[in-house]
Amino acid sequence: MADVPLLTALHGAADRADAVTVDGRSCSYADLLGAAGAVARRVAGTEAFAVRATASLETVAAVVGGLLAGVPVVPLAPDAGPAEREHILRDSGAATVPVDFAERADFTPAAATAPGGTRYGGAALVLYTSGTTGPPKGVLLSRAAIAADLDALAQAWQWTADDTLVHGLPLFHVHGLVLGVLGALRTGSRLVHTGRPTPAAYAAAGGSLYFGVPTVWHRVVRDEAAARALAGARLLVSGSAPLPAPVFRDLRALTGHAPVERYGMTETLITVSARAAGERAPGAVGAVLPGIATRIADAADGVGELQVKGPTLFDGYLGRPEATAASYTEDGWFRTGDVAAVDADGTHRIVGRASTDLIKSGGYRIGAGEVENALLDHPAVREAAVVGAPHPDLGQQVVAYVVAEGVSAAELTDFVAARLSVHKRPRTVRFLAELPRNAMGKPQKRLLPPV
Ligand code: MLC
Ligand code: AMP
Repeated sequence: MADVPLLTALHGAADRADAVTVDGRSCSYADLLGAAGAVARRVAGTEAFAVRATASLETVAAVVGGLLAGVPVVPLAPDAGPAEREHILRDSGAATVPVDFAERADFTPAAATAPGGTRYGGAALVLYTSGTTGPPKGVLLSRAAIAADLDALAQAWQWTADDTLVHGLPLFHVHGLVLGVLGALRTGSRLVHTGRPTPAAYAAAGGSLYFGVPTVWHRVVRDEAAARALAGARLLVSGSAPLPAPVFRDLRALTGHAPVERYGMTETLITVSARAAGERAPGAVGAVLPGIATRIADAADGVGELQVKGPTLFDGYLGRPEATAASYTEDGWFRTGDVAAVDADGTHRIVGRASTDLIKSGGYRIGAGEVENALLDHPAVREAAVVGAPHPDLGQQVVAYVVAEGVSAAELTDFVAARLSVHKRPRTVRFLAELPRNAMGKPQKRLLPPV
């Protein structure tokens, strides 16, 4: 069957009534396979389909259904506004398919099913992610890449069917969906998705393995009772953005667990991680996962761009061969755009990003260009420059500098939140008489006044 190599536990492991819990609703593997079978029947033979990826059993059933039918799934942020949504549906050619979790059907894929259609090259998932300029691109992820990554992580974290995985991350990105859902369905660990990643919900879930972005761990350590409740866990994992050293130390002090940090990207999946059995230090993301190779390019004092090779890499950007080619070096290494250093023992440290136009806020990757274009769609805005400014909780916050008349900061924030999605909204808007420019008339972001 098309899905057997990926979701091994879903077909093989012992079942239980609460194998999967999402936002307070539980189901068994048998229920999930039935609901996914109904989705698979509906989508079989189509080229790809989109799903509004709410934190729900419906989203899990949709993704499993796509895998059963061999049809690529395009998850949409549930709050995606018209500009973001229309771009993704047009760019991917996918139609949104509604899911009813009460429906049940058996689904046996036809042996001849060619997964994914030619345009999608056999992808299992198409995840949209922002670049520095322009609208988000669709990242094609194969089931082989996903399987390779999940197996490498299972080995690194000693992740097994004896674990209960807990997280509350969004189901339209690698962290929450690939690791947080498909990882559970491959290893056979029970999954508790808390709906939202609040400290109280993490504390109440009683898991052994916890996933969070640094913003979530920052909130956990500020809620001492919640943090102490995680003492009984086996492993706390942080990723998607740099974990501040004070959060690392507070987590270790309050929970007794030094968090495991791991590093990855939508295009590469997770490539570097600290090990369950190894050392964990603040500011370090560990060593390469089995099968992965990294190198530091253009190094000055050992610090330079991190480049990656291995079986977990994407199959390209949907419909953008030039962008795909540009993301690789001539000798075939993927350019991450992250600046890193590697210690003599193989421990990687991510020290920054090459481009200031990719912002990480709350673990979400946000392209400055996409937010600037959304602001420029507002009739009162003449010019816009967007940057990421340091923020104690979010890591970075989106800050917009605009030249505009007759509009308030709150109106512009709401405008972006409604057109794109809520997490891409500028949290601070500053009005300028003009943007700083060089002699050639090009806007100079580094000359913008401090927030
Ligand atoms: C506020 N809200 C607005 C609004 N202002 N809504 C509309 N318009 C406005 N102007 C409301 C929202 O609707 C929401 O309501 C509430 O404010 C909170 O939203 P928020 O402020 O955006 O949430 P916040 O608290 O900032 O979120 C923090 C967070 C989130 C940690 C929960 O950032 C998050 O889930 N991050 C995870 C990102 C992630 O998974 N990244 C992985 C990428 S993969 P309400 O009612 O809904 O609360 C990757 C690879 C790898 O990176 O390595 O893993
Ligand atoms: P995304 O495509 O949303 O998956 O974002 C990928 C980016 O997140 C990477 O290029 C890094 O900049 C950042 N990132 C992920 N994990 C970490 C980490 N552990 N430490 C620092 N940055 C990280």
